[in-house]
Amino acid sequence: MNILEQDFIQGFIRMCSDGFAQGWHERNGGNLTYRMKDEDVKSVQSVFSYQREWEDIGAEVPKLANEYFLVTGSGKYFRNVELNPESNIGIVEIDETGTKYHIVWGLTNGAVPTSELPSHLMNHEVKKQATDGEHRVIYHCHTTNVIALTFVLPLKDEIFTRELWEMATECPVVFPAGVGVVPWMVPGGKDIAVATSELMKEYDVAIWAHHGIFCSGSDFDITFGLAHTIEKSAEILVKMLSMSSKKLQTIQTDELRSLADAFHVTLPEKFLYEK
Ligand code: 2HA
Ligand code: ZN
Repeated sequence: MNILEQDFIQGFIRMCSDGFAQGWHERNGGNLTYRMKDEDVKSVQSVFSYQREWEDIGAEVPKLANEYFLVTGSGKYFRNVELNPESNIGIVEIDETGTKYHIVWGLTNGAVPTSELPSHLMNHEVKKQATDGEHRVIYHCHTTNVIALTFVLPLKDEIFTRELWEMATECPVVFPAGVGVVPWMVPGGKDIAVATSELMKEYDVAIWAHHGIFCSGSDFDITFGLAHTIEKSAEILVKMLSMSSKKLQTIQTDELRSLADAFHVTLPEKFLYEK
């Protein structure tokens, strides 16, 4: 068995390369984690080593006790993951209390998991509960146009959601719950993890002001596609605002309601205000 040939590892590596190709991972920007299925663990467990020390997570995630995660490394560059997976990504096991982790594969030469591990794990815990175990992927990326918008739009869920929905017809269907917005906060700590996980009870996406996107999904395609759709919509909004501060026409509130009916999604009323 070659661990690097497993589908879940291949999917993870491809997502790192795709994100870099989009320009969302300058230097060591961004991070990705995947909550492994039992079958994933069974398929690769024979190469795990249980020698490395237990370390504090920096958050309590009791509902993730004994789970395994594939994670990007702290300070590692997404563009290097494909070239040398074992030194840039790794698998960690969470202990039975949900307060410690240890590395069982990869992250060679003393590397450690992403600095955003507390945010990722707290949000995995929220999403595991909220989706009955369906969500497995948490992704953070430095999307240029979304970041640009956080300097000119009010940092409110209602404003970001509505503007992004109006910029591309697919948007209300792709993220019907909307997006949450986190004000600027120090990255990597518990505070941003807590603020984000409050929003992720309601949304699959949180926008971190002046920093990027944080999002969750059931698999690599859905999660990458979510970030891609939001960034595309943000790019259209940036282009539009560069041409004119006012829209001559847009998708109207009643048209958003028709879209929701046609595609069988529910759009929260708080986003369907008249302007
Ligand atoms: O450098 O993106 O938010 C990794 C990050 C921290
Ligand atoms: Zn970041």
